Amino acid sequence: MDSLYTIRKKYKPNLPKQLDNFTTLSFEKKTDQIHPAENLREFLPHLFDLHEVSLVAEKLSKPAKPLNIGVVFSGGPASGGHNVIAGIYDALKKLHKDNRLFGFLNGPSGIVSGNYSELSGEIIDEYRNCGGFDMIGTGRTKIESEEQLQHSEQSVRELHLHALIIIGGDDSNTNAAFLADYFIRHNTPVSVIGIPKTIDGDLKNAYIPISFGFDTAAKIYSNIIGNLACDAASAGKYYFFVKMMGRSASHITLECALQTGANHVLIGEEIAFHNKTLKIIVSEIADTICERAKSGKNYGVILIPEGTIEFIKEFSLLIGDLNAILAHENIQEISQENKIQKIANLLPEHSKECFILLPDEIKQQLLMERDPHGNVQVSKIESERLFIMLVTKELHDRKQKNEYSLSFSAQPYFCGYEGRSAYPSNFDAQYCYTLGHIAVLLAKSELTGYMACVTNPAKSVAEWGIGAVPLISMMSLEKRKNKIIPVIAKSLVDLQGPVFQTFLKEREHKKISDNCPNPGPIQFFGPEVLTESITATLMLESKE
Ligand code: FBP
Repeated sequence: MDSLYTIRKKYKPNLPKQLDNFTTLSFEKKTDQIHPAENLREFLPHLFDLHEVSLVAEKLSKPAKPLNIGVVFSGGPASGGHNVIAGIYDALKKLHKDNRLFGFLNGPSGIVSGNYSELSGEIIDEYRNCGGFDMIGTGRTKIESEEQLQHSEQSVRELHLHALIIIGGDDSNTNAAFLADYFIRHNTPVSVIGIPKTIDGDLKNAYIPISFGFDTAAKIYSNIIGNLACDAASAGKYYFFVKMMGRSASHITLECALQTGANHVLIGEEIAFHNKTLKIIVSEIADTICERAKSGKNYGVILIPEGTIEFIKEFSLLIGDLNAILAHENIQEISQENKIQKIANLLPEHSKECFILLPDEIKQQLLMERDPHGNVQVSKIESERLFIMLVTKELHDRKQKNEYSLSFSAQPYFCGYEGRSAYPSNFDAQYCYTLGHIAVLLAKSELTGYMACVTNPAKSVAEWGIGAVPLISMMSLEKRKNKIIPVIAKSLVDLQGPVFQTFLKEREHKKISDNCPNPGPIQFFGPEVLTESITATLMLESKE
């Protein structure tokens, strides 16, 4: 019997018109050199003088030589990853039947240990247009030590790779830049090419309009929020406090706020801009609840980006202080209870006060190990429960003062992992398939230290533009794990930008009204206006 799985595997993603006559295309260096920040030179000397590139049709087609390409997933899954690999595979086979594709297993650690598997057409066909990264697995290993770099070089040499394609977010593509620089320094002729992946939407800049996975995740979460809003209005008794995945940046939350009728939405970047304290934020949520109560509504939906706490002044100071302590103290061996006490004693007075007042679970969650790139693991901090606790107390206090009379019942929810491995939307399926093709053209053109990119993705697929950008041109110096290092900067929500400004126009109305229709599930078949829809974020930012 046909299922969505069997039918979806047969879907044929469209490609941009620019990729017609694929076999004759290549990238050519432009005369203009890029001008990265001077302070990056000492870290990445061999990528410093890269050129801009453009797509050209070869005048005289050279006889194609067989290529060996390695591919790896890095970081959290994002819908569409399998289509990047399918795009690479199909593009390779268009160029030469003897081209080969190898997948490094379980993330960058597979490159270091030489753990790989050759990807055949049969394997790829099982995963076309399907979610997840399970074809080869993923991981968060950061390749940084000399030993790891040496082993990586050994792996790519053993496989006689011409290119290594790294499918990852900002941190993984920072990794890609270091590998590219290392390979040039050691005369290893392997191109390292990046692909912009992450549901977080924070790998976005003048060259990269959107990372893959954002579109699908935002649609999955908006469907859930729409369902929760409908349930809340139907039963009339719950406030859903929904923590939204997306790391520090609030892009996903903002997009879901536009797609749905969520009643109160926190945006981390706005909280930081206005220097809001936890007390103010809690009081504003309680204001919305009291305001809705006046219209007889004792229910609603509140969105909390998982990175919110990093933007609240007292928390950002606390996290900074904790990071500094954790970088020096070896606390993993100490028992949970003693750990909390020991850390509290080491904190400066302002942070100590904030830390002590937190529930023990949140204290423990704040002390969890940082990820290999030095990020606090915000998805593990139950901020939705923290806000429920604080808002319950605030409403109780208001009740005592006769400012609120209803009972308050809240339910926590986390829009998280389910958004990263769903069947990709048509947008992500086609975007990824195109990125795979671009990566192969970069490999064929022997360019290293570049990221594949698509311009005009808000237009129809046929009109998308093909490009590539030097990784170093997106980098700047930042303090991570107490060290200054070059990284691809995370893009945060621009409070002056069209997406946040549109949200502001709707905000007050949505606080009280419940008139926003449920966006429903992702559509794969049916009217184009549904199947080819893009996010409000991409649409609004493309109009700028
Ligand atoms: P990357 O795409 O940057 O790897 O992160 C995606 C993400 O889903 C974040 O939104 C989230 O905070 C984090 O991964 C969760 O990490 P983990 O999978 O290690 O729990």
